[in-house]
Amino acid sequence: MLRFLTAGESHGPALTLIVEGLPAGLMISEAVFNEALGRRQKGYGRGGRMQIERDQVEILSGVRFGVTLGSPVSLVIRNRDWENWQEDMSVCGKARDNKAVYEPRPGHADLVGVWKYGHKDARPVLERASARKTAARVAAGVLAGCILEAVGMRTAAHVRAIGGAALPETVRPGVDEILRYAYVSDVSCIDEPTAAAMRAEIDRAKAGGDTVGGVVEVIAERVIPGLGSYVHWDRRLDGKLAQALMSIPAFKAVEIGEGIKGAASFGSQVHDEILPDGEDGVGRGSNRAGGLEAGVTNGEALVVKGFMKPIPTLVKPLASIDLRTGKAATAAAERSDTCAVPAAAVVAESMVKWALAAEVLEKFSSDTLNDLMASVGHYRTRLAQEGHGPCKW
Ligand code: EPS
Repeated sequence: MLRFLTAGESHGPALTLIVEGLPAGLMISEAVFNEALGRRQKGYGRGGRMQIERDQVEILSGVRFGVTLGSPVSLVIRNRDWENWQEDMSVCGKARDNKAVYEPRPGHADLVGVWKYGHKDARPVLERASARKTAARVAAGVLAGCILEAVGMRTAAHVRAIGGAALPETVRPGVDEILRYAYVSDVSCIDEPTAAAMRAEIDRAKAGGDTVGGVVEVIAERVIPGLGSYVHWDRRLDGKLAQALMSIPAFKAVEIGEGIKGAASFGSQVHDEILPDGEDGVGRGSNRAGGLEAGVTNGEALVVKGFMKPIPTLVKPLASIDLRTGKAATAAAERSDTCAVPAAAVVAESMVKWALAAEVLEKFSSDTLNDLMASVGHYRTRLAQEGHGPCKW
């Protein structure tokens, strides 16, 4: 079973990641982590914190001579801002309340966290609720990506919308197009006129002391068919993908394929017809299902969208209370980002990679990379022999 755990406060010494269940024999390079972490830090609309951080991993265990050992992989990403917070976030030093936050922000974990853990102020809550921790998720996604790459699967993510600026629905980029255009765009958009409109939305939000959300889309190609399950509710891959994406801070909805449009259409307009495709097996005339039928991958590209609300930290704050008195107050306003949707695309891709990699390891024998490759090869041979397998895999 593949699983990960992260720890770390936003202004504490470091973020920590522990991953268990990776096959032995995966080639690991710190450069690949650092590229992905760097991409998550960028994006039009980010605030001052990203000028301070230079996220890089330090691998502590589970890897020897650049190859996984089968034991847990642990790594840290140091917070450079820790230097400015050593006393206020001291682990065992003298308590002080210079950075106390008494006016919880609507939409943030501040108030519910204070209730749940009995804190006097929201500082201990927001330190962990902060999206800073998503850096560790991106590192987990890099490890998941090593598994996907080994079995030939490819992923990419881009931004479809920021505020009211959106790619037309008919624009359906594949992995290559996203890698070529979105990965060099400061808003992760494949189309420059739409990107300009997205930047204008961010500028408008910033000028008004406001924040803005958006929509990210993750695509996976050459997906192994048969991942997931139609048998048990908790093993369906659509459910697992939804959970993986909804777990990202500020994500409020998930769509698989054309799920939302499908709810308002007739069945004949929704389902992807099954077509013979010569000796290669079967193909589909369309992919409205987004690569999943009944919670199982069908060999078409996986298409998953995540919908991110605007960040709750507003320069022009909303109404709140003072936790000390219970009286009306305005919410706390800290340094923050106006828009983190481009960064969220990197995190969303990492979470989808994680969910897919976990399914791969669930389905196939995988103590070692060689076991995994042999097991996938055996499955591919069986599908080919049966003659009606998916032509795209
Ligand atoms: C965040 C507030 C900001 C963001 C942070 C998430 O940090 P700070 O309070 O230090 O200015 O920059 O995001 C990250 C640090 C990151 O690495 O993504 C929040 O309140 O969630």
